[in-house]
Amino acid sequence: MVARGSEVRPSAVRQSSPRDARGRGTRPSVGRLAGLGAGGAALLALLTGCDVGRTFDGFGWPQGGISPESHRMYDLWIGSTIAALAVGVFVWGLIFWCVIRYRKRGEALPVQTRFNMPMEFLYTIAPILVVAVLFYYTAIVQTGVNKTSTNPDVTVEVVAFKWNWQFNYRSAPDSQDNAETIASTLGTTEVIPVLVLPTGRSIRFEETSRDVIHSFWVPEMLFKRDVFPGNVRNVFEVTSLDTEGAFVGRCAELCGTYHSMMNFELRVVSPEEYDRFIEAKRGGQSTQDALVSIGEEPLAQKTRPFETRRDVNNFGNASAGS
Ligand SMILES: [Cu+2]
Repeated sequence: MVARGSEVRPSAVRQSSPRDARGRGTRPSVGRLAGLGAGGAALLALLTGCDVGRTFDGFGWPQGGISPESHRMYDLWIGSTIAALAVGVFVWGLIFWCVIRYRKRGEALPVQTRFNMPMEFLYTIAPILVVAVLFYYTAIVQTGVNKTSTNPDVTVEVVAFKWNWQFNYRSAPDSQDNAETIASTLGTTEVIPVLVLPTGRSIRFEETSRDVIHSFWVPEMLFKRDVFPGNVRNVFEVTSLDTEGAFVGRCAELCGTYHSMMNFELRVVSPEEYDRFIEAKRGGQSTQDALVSIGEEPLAQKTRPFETRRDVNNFGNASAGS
């Protein structure tokens, strides 16, 4: 019969003196714990010293962000994952160490350690500390990503409708009295709308929908935000765009039959080219002509109009025609 709690017979229990029969301390020595902590810190420093995110393919997080906000979100993910792995390795190590160190060696009942206040204190405080640190950095990054300013360098109004986009370049944020549309680009079934924006300037996106809920998403910004109909103007900003180039943009909210075809392209150009593009648009040029005038490709490079096949019979024989 196994003795329980206070019924344990003294003769069946090893002496619970500070040192057991083999002369080892029964409590983990402070030196060993300190060594473990120093080793963990050194490993962490080593891992963060090299680009650990790139080494492990971002731990599943998309790489190649083009805004400071996307880089901060990426760093938060990498840091959180390393912290989670460090805790995981520590706990797995403890489990395997206990399984091996305290495996059954005989019939004698091992030393019963209960109400060990330092250990119970550690079990309570350590998780709270981990959660508090994760919460702290998450709150900081989230606040930064959601931060808006009163006077951004560029304001663009994003108008979503079934199933395309209109981009209105505004002279100021909508909250200001002098805000007006100075140039506009409208997507059609045949032509993908190209949203031209500059590097190195803060950009404010003001979103509104003409019908149902859509979602404005450029994967390289690692960010998407819903576009609501009615009087709701969903606003977000990026402090800058770092990389020139063409990036596909999508609707990320199931909005109806041709939702999957609701693509656009973000074309990031230099500030000088952007100014010339806006001037060309204000001078009455089409978006395609204005793009050519600044030495850019006139049509979308990273996506193309989808084949709606509205004029063919999609049922039964595919080659039946209309
Ligand atoms: Cu949509």
